Amino acid sequence: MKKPLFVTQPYLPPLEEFIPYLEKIWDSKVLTNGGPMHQQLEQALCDYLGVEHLALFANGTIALVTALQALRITGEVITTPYSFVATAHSLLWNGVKPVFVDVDPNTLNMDPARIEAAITPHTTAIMPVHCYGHPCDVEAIQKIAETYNLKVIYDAAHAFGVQDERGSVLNHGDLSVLSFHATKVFNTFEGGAIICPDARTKKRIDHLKNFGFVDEVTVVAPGINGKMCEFNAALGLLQLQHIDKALGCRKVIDAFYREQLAGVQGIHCLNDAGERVANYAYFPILVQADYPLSRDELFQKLKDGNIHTRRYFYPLISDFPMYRGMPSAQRGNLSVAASAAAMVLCLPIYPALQPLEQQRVIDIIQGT
Ligand code: T4K
Repeated sequence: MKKPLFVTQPYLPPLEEFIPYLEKIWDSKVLTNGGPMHQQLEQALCDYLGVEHLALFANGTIALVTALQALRITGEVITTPYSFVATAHSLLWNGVKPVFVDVDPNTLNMDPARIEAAITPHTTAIMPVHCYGHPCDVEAIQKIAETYNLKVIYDAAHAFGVQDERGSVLNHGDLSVLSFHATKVFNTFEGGAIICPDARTKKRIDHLKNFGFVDEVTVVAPGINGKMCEFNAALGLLQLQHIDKALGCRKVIDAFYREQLAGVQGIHCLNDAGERVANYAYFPILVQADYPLSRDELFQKLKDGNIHTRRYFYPLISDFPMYRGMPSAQRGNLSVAASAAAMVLCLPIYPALQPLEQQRVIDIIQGT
């Protein structure tokens, strides 16, 4: 049996490089609650990403839930069905109703042209996703938000290090939320962050992630425990030293897939980064009707070759039982997203993927 290949594999720096970080934690006995590693990582990420304020979290989902709390979002929020389920779940955890709109066929990000029709007197915010790390049409979204006085919270779980012509894509909207889960380009095993534009909002977020405590005797909000501990923060500090190398490896893999799959009839590679600063977090292809196999047949064929791809994002969020009864979840409203969910396959892409391993994937898709 050939070596298994996965859709992703976490990048792990040499273990011996982590030991000095552990020794510091052991010496200080500060394990959590905003210790030195936590503070250093917040600053280091602001510097690396080019953002003003960043609050670390235990994971991306709690960060999303807290971001909605921080802006006191209520009523209805317009979002995309083409994402990981945590996007919409964060709304339900806040008692907010998700209103799904369809995606753009080229980027699979929320289609701004569909947003206005979904706005009602109860709409308070828009929650788009930079899907696969490809930036949303942030200008069009901002224009609508300003016209209708709506907040914008970007689920930027996939968008670590991504830049558009104005710098970090994380600076758009009112807040952006990152995930540092093991499967992400930058990981702290589990982790996440909220990026916010001003110190006041950051303070509120910091209170919310620490039960609402301001000091020993003052609680200002019904906060939660969303704190990142020192162990995860230390992992982040170490990962940051290797991130450029890791992103560089991903870029090479992305380019080789594009070159090799360009001529394969019925295979469409999404989101060529071109000259933009991308992070190559995923390599999604669409298996179209003129490919000899269906998407699921190709998925199975790869699996038979011990290559474990993922159908991100199938099923659509709007097809899960807690959402499918909603009027906006109806298939007729989401035909582009439904069609993409039926065709998409994310191929293995991660720094340790070797050229011969990548060739195994390509050979199966080329049918050779
Ligand atoms: N918003 C968006 C748009 C998101 O994509 C996500 C998470 C979130 C919000 C929430 O952020 P977090 O709360 O997770 O920080 C994975 C991840 O669990 C999830 O974080 C991620 N999105 C989603 C897109 O993918 P699964 O169920 O596909 O992951 P899993 O465990 O099957 O892993 C995929 C492959 O990765 C495995 O086949 C092997 C490899 N792997 C995975 C893990 C966990 C490893 O080699 N080592 C590992 O430790 O959901």
